[in-house]
Formats: sequence, C-alpha cells, structure tokens
Amino acid sequence: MDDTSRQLFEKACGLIPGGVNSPVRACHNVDSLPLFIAEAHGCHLTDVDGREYIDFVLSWGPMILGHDDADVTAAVRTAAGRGTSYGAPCPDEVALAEAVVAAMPSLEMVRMVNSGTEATMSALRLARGVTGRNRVLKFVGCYHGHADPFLAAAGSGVATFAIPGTPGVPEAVVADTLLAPYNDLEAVKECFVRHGDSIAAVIVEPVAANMGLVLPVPGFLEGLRDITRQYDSLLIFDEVITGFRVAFGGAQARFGVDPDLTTFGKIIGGGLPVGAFGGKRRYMEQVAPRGAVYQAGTLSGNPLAMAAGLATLSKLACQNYAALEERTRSFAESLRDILHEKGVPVQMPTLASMFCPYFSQEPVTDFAGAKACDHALFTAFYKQMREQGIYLAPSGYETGMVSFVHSDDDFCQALEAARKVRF
Ligand code: KE4
Repeated sequence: MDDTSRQLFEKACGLIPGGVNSPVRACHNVDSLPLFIAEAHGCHLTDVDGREYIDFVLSWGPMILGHDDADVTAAVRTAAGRGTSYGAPCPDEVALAEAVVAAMPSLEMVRMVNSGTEATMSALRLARGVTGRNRVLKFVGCYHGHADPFLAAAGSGVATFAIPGTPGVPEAVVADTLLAPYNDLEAVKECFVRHGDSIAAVIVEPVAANMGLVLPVPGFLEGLRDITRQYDSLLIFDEVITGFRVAFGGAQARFGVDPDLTTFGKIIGGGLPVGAFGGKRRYMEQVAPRGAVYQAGTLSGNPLAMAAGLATLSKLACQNYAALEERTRSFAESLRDILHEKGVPVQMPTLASMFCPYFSQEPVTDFAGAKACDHALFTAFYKQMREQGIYLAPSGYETGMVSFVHSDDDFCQALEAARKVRF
C-alpha cells in the first residue's frame, strides 16, 4: 500500500472508529489496509497515490452504470443548482416513485428513505403493524442492514430463536427474531408449524449476496410465498442488492414471485443515499401520515438523490441485461478455469452481473457452506489481485459486481492478473 492512503488511514483511525465509516471497508477480513479513493470514472478507481484499479465492488452495488456516468453526474449537477434539500416534496420524488413502481411487478406504492437499513427496518415495522404480530423470520447469513432486529446470531438447533449478534442489541429485541438456514424450506415449515400465528413476516434476500453469492434452490422462494400466505404472514424481499441488478424488475421479476413488501437501496440512488420500501397498496397505505405506522426522515426524497436515482433508472430501462449477464458469466468461468489450473478448489457461482469465487470443493448453498470455504486462499487471491490493480470486495462473504461499462480489456486485465496469482 502506498503512503498517502496509509497516512490518511492513520489519521482517520484517531477520528473515526476503525478509520472507516462502514466496517467492511477496513479490509480486516483480508488482512489489508483500506485504499483511500481520490476519484472514479467508468469501472476504474484512482487511489490517493495515483494508482488505478479495475473496480469489481462498484460501491457494493450502486454503480451498475459505472462511476461518473455522464447522465447521472449531469442530473446531480443540475439538481444541485436548484438547492440541496427542501424538507418538502419535490417533483423528482414523484418521478422516481413512479419509475420504481413501474419497474417492480409487485409494487403499488413506495416510500423513499436514505439507506437499505432504513428500508428494511421500516418494512419490518410495517409488517408488524399490519399483522399485529411481532416475530420475524430471517435466514442465517442474510444481511438486511444494521437495525437491531436483524443483528441476530443463530442460537442452537436448525431453526432457532436468535441471540444478539452484537453488543448493544438487547436480548428482548431479538427474542422475536427466528433464524433458519437459507434454502432450507423444511426448517421454515417447522418454524411456521410452531410459531406461524405469531410471525409477522419472513424477510429474505431472494439471491443471497452477503455470504458470497448463494442462489435460491428451485422452489425455495415459491415455497416462502406459499407458506407466508398460508399463515397470513408477509413476505418481504430484500432487494437492496438484487433490485435493478439481477433484472430491471429485480429478483421478483426474474423468479416470478410476488412479495408483499420489497426493500431497495444502492442502485435506486445512483450512488447517492437512497433506500426505499414498497409493496401492496393495502399495506403501504398504513404508513404515516396516510396510516398509523410511523416512519419518517429529514432527507428522504432528497432532490439530488432523486435526480441521481431517476437518471440511473431511466438509463437502465434501455440497457441489455442479458448481454451483461453473458459477459459476466464468460468472465467468471474463465476466472474459475484459471484458478482450477492452479490446483485450488474453487466454485464460481454467477447470476446476472454478480460472481463469487468460493475457495471450496463443494458448491455453497448456505452460510455454513460459505463459512467452510478456505478464506486464507481468498485473502491470498485478494491481495495479489489488488497488487496488480484489480479491486475485489475485501471479504469472502461479499459478491463481485460487474457494470455495463466493464470492457473486454478490463476482463482480460483481470484474467491476466489472476494467471499471475501464486497460492
Ligand atoms: P445500507 O444500510 O448499507 O444502505 O443497506 C443495508 C443492506 C440491506 N440489505 C442488503 C441485502 C444489503 O446488502 C445491505 C448492505 N450491503 C452491504 C454490502 N453487502 C453494504 C456495505 C457496507 O456495509 O459497507
């Protein structure tokens, strides 16, 4: 790592916990120090020491059009010239709401917030408010932001009541959080047989992208839809990552499953702080001030963020997702073959513009499988790729992302770097 990043990090550590404003950026999982980024254009980052990288993190998802997209940047510049926050409705809030509702098959209404965490926190409160129930079922290894009810660790047993996943989360708060293994529909059914009449909602990443990349096995999502309907619980799709990435209509369009509520983040803000939750009108109309379930935010619907989101979705609406999926698959399979040739065990699941190198003999179908991977090999891979200018997510539990502006040359450079990795 070069000097300026190191100097900035040392100063940051005296001012900001861990020197970063979000833990995963500290690169602890890969025994590295964070790079401080000076600017980004297309799929390229330039760090404060002037080194360039090909970016496969894309700000953890938002930058599917690439950094500094001309249309998005122009929209933000224009919005900025009209003031940065009104604390009152603005036309682009209506336009972005209309665009999100039009794109997502299940949505009839949507409420803008400022992060994915706010979106999932609010969606759970709404589900609890409309059902009068308290319990929520989530899946081990799925991440829904850092609201207390979701920071739950698995207790003992297969389908379990949770225990606090971090200090500061009271046991009482996660006492209503049930946990089951991802892709384990039998465990979910067992939960519902025992607690179904008290479960407000099931929340799921329809494609799990916070334990690497775990795809739903056939019938899993459909089974969640059936059982939640059977017990009058709500099904919440957390599409903070998958929304507008696995398809323009998200996972709900790709898999043809109709959730009651959906949460969004990342892409819908085009890189500015936006989250949203939406769903069926009968539920969303119970959100204040139309209904009684309180939810609020000073900067919700911020005009610059709305302009960035609107410019992003408007452009995505005419992008070729199938072509991006094919380019991503081709790249990921070539990367897998290169690693195989080095004699290391690797699985390389891909979906749409996401890929994940698991250093494992076995396919990964849940968090236990993700944990069992060789994370030391991942660290060695990460470090050597970064030394060669390839910027991967600094954790074996994250997902690689490809944008519409990654070129054949970018892919070739990444594959050439992988060929030089030594394990
Ligand atoms: P934010 O509050 O970070 O905007 O969104 C929380 C969230 C909710 N749901 C899903 C499926 C998510 O993936 C996230 C956040 N994703 C992580 C990375 N996988 C954000 C990176 C970080 O925490 O710095």
